[in-house]
Amino acid sequence: MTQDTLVLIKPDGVARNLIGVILARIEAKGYVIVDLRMLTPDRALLGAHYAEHLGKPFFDPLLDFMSSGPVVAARVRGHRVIEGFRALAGATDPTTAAPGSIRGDLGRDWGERVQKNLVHGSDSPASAERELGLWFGGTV
Ligand code: DAT
Ligand code: MG
Repeated sequence: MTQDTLVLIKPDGVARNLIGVILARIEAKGYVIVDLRMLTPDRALLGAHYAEHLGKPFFDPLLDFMSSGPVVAARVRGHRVIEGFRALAGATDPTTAAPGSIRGDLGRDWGERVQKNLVHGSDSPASAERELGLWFGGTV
């Protein structure tokens, strides 16, 4: 059950100089970073990545936020890493994300229309395959 997942360090994480801290948590857990890139994503890539959220009130703010600066994209590998990184990241809402998680320890609510919660992690094997294709496969 060795898997690959897509991890993104979002523009807030990069702007707050947390790239190293976040990658270190992934490595310290024992997962392996097998590919890494830094880019400022365009709205075509982000619209495909977040297609499930089209029409929701936070969709446009989410795309504005995610295209506002550089992000780090990582292909991360390990046994059950999809589930494991979601646990490392913590809940979507950084106010209630468990202490000990990336979002719980390093994130907070800034009172904006989109939650800036530092990281993205694929939520299923199908999502991981699709998202890794988008960010590393050059399909957008
Ligand atoms: P996750 O990133 O935990 O998988 P998601 O896929 O439901 O969460 O949403 C994608 C991102 O959109 C999330 O990381 C932050 C933002 N978001 C989600 N729900 C939100 C809400 N109710 N209000 C503001 N931003 C939200
Ligand atoms: Mg999600």
